[in-house]
Amino acid sequence: MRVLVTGSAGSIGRVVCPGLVDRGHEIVGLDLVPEPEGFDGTWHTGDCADVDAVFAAFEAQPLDAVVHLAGQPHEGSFPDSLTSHATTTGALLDAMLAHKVTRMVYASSNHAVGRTPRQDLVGVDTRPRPDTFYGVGKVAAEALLSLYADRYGVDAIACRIGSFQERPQSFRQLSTWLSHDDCVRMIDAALTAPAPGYAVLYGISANTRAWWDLEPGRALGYEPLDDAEEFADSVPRGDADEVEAAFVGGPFATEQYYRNALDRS
Ligand code: 15L
Repeated sequence: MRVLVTGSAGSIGRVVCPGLVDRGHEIVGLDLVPEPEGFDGTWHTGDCADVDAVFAAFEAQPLDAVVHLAGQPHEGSFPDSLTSHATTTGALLDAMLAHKVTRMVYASSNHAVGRTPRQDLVGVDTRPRPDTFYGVGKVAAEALLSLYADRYGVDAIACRIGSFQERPQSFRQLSTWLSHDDCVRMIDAALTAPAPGYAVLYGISANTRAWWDLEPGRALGYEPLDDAEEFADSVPRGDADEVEAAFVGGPFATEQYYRNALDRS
């Protein structure tokens, strides 16, 4: 498949692009920054929130699918979060329709449901429960995927990624970790699953202490092989562990992130 990967120079993109090449895909990168050395594929420099830049990237070559990874990975202001996650997704979906590209794999986040109390395994049918404006942006982007799937028959898979790290760094991440290799497995499965329509899966490894249900991902062919438990003895315990375990969004669900949606002039 020829796949447009947005955020191709970002932390996830730098792992996913070569990983997808290894799995036989051809990559077209789109990022704010110029082509990094050693990138294997075609490169476009542009902002995914700029609909003209997005259309220009689509017009340069035919595409089979989009993997949308671009976006601020942290909490931001309410307007910036909507631009970073929802506006970019809307621009890409419009360009997909115009160019008959029928599949998007979206890097959503566990923070779309981060304010869910940590009790039983969280499934994909739980209500949207963002913990931050970042999470609100992800919920809005997921809503756009659902809308375009219903209206136009686009295949759109929202991968609610946990903690993408080389190895788990904190007690919470023993539950939320997504290994690099599993991330590539997840994206590849979401790209190739037959006729998924609109679907949501949780992007974590096969962690013994998982907080999210992996079955919806498995139903789409995502079979994670790593387990954070392997690192359990080396992960340091911290003072915030207990507070961070109250809600699945961890630190993002704590009071330090409370702020107004809009600044007054
Ligand atoms: C995410 O979605 C964020 O991009 C990242 O900064 C972490 O907060 C991660 O989730 C996580 O929950 O560990």
